[in-house]
Amino acid sequence: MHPMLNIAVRAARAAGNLIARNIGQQGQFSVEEKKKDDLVTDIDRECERTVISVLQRSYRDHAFLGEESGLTGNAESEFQWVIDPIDGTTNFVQGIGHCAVSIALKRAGKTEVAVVFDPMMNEMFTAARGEGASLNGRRIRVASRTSLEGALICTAFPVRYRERMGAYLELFSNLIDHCADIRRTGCASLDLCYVACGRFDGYLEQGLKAWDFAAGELIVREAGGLVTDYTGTPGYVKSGNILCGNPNVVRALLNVCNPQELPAILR
Ligand code: 2AM
Ligand code: CA
Repeated sequence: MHPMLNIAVRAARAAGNLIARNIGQQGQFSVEEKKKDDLVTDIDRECERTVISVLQRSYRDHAFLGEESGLTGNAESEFQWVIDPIDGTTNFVQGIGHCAVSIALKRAGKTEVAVVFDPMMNEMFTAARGEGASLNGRRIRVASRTSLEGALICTAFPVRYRERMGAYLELFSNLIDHCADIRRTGCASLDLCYVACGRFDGYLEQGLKAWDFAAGELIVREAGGLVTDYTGTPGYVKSGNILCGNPNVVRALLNVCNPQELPAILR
């Protein structure tokens, strides 16, 4: 295994243990609202400290971008670790065991290694650039479906961008007419990994942050998937509007999004 991936896996496991020990223990941890409907617990913060301290033991002069602590470490470094200590915090707070630790390493802006760990399922998704993607050490690939017929698609509602809701629900209604069914799980990093291993045929969500998708994006690509925004370009890196699947499914999803007619608010 790539040595940096090895360290990232160790960090993800350490944080994952904290999640597993605390989930379902409502009242034992504090819950705060960062913004309306955007939660953070002291377990999020403890997980982030744990991840950074494990990484820093091996890489003391790297930079760290964590959801909860922002940019720390050596801001000059070309190596930056992008960390979501608990992706799916709302699930965690509600005692729903679908959440993950997400860690990606970027070098000069390019993602080199990625880990998404689901501590409740004990599933470790990993990827290294050019070396493929794995689940618990076994190679994974995106599903082979050639169209949306029979497809299980994952999405989310733009609850943090309420002004997009009307346009999104129109798109949603169009989508449900073309695929078999739709899921909404509340954990973007695992949504991406589930596409990577073929559990979902495709996935689209609006307005994600870098830590939500940095690791999952590499895992999808290394599993043979395509990642674009809703107009078929790499604009998602900035907008966080992400759409992915195998190349056929991405083409079909883009057809549903109809980029020429897509409302500006969803671009
Ligand atoms: P979180 O649990 O780390 O906050 C659910 O659709 C997904 O959206 C989760 O992965 C969740 O990550 C993410 N999310 C939560 N708050 C967000 C925000 N303010 N902007 C973008 N994504 C967010
Ligand atoms: Ca989080």
